[in-house]
Amino acid sequence: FAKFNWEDPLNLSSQLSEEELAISQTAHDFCQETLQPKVTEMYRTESWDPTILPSLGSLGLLGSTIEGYGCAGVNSVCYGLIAREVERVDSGYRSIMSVQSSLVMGPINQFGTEAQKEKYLPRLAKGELVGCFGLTEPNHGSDPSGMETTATDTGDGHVVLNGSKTWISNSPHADVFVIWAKCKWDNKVRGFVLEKGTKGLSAPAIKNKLMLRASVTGSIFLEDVRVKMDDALLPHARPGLGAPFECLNSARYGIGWGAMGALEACIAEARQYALDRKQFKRPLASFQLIQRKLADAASEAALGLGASLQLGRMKDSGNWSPEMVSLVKRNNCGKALNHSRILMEIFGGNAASDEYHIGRHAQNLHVVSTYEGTADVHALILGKGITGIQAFA
Ligand code: TGC
Ligand code: FAD
Repeated sequence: FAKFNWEDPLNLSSQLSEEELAISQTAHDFCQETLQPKVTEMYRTESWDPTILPSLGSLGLLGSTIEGYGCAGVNSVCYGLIAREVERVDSGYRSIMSVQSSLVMGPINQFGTEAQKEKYLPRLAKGELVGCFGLTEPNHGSDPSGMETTATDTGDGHVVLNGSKTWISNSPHADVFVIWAKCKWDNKVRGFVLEKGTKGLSAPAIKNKLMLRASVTGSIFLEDVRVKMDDALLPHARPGLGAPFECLNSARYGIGWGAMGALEACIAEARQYALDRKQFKRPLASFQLIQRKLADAASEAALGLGASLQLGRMKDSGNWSPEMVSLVKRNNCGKALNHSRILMEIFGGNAASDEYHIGRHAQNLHVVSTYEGTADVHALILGKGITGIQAFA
């Protein structure tokens, strides 16, 4: 028999190439050495650390699947492995990274002009510029088709944007804003790239979050924001919601890996705590009920990682569908949320202390299971795929 390794129960590593293993190790070392020591303080203070994106950029971990423009050009599996390592530390750090990579660099690369790509991508890849993605609005979250943000063609080469976005990761520190708006000329949704400092554009922080506190979240207000159409419009996106959803496919795929990274961190911490802590003159780890909690969580992490790898391979070979992404995003986020909460019980009262990381992970995972499509929205996407009947509305 192979020796059983509780940290890699189904030997996922054996399915990875040398390049994938090397990138995963680089990301792991950076995250553990540089990010892990910062996280408790950043979570306490809801602060922004301007060194995080540049340091991720210096290792080639931003927009990593993009070819050229200073990006690493690695495969989707590598992107997932990076997300797993970042989220092993904190889901908020993975948010910072995946918004920049999938939701800002992704659409500029896929839908932008050559001039937009050259202007923004190399600096976003280095982490010199911070990006954000504005789709959600105060009255339109799960159903972005009702969005109220508008774009008006002035007829003199300019476009004017009006509206508001809410719950936008990175927005208070963003230099580059990818904004989705309904165009008044044909009622179709299109993407626009705006820059910080443009008159009428503001992005105040939403303070006092109870979750995902190591990631700064804000609103975006657009009051008669007038910009040149050729500079701002992402012209190669097919008008409609398909374009923002294409960006979400990539981010949701990464979240599937990331949620498993967070769950793996919870398992490792709970295992150690159970070995160290004694009650009734025995380590907690010696009790059957404790072992079952660890066994259940480790099983789900191993299965979820296997599903993420399979999806990554399908993405890299071009044989994937959005329904597959929904299946893995929903399953992995739900399993990570549920089992982080169960593992938290092992810590008894100490779960309430931020000296331990498990409480922070469990709090974060509620958001992770909610943004980029709630668990129930992904159930409806799958339900449509299974039955052929849409049940959203
Ligand atoms: P529906 O009529 O089904 O589709 C509209 C158009 O979009 C196309 N489409 C897709 N294209 C590519 N990929 C996908 N996954 C797609 N899903 C749909 C579709 O073919 C159609 O195209 P066309 O050409 O016919 O117009 O759309 P619907 O309005 O009925 O919506 C369905 C629903 C509920 C599934 C969708 O609205 C949805 O996914 N809602 C969830 C919203 C969401 O995920 N928001 C995320 C905001 S961003 C975020 O949370 C970032 S957090 C990041 C972080 O901090 O890490
Ligand atoms: P709602 O849509 O109001 O949903 C509320 C509840 O109703 C949910 O349980 C949902 O599943 C359920 N529901 C809705 N419709 C149906 C239905 N048809 N059938 C059954 N149940 C239904 N957005 C961005 O655009 N960019 C970002 O960077 C971003 N970052 C975020 C960061 C954080 C910290 C948070 C909390 C959110 C972020 N979001 C972002 C927004 C996120 O995508 C939305 O919160 C999410 O899509 C859900 O929308 P909502 O909050 O409006 O909930």
